[in-house]
Amino acid sequence: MERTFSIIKPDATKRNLTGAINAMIEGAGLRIVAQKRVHMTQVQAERFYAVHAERPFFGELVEFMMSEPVVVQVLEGDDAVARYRKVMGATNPAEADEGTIRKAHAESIGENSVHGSDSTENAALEIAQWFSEAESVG
Ligand code: FUP
Repeated sequence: MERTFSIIKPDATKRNLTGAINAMIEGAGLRIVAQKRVHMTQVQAERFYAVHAERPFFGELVEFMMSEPVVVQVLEGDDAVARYRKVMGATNPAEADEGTIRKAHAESIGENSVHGSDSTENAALEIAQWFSEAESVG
């Protein structure tokens, strides 16, 4: 069993897509073992995306993540990191495969509906930013 970290982003929560996206997550064989809706502060958004701090889109990305509430989640399953990346689809929705969350729902490369960790190491760090151990109940 592996865990990954997910965010249902502002473009999706704004359009009432939390349930539709959760159905795709569960349909892919992932269990939602922790979940909460939060409105990110600037400090939280900048910390979460610190790896992109030097990128030209950083300011826009932080503003977007603060623009509406998000749903942060811990997902569990076999190969959860890779399994979730597969169901998310490519960063750019124009390149995302049929049947993926981003193909179905994302609006653009920036407003792309979901985040998912890219490694088990980053998953552990990202989960720890948002959840205590006691909040993830398999
Ligand atoms: P992903 O892991 O698929 O979410 O993609 P990245 O880690 O490469 O990018 C993280 C976020 O930065 C994306 F979800 C949206 C934003 N981004 C842009 O706004 N423009 C870009 O050209 C690339 C990424």
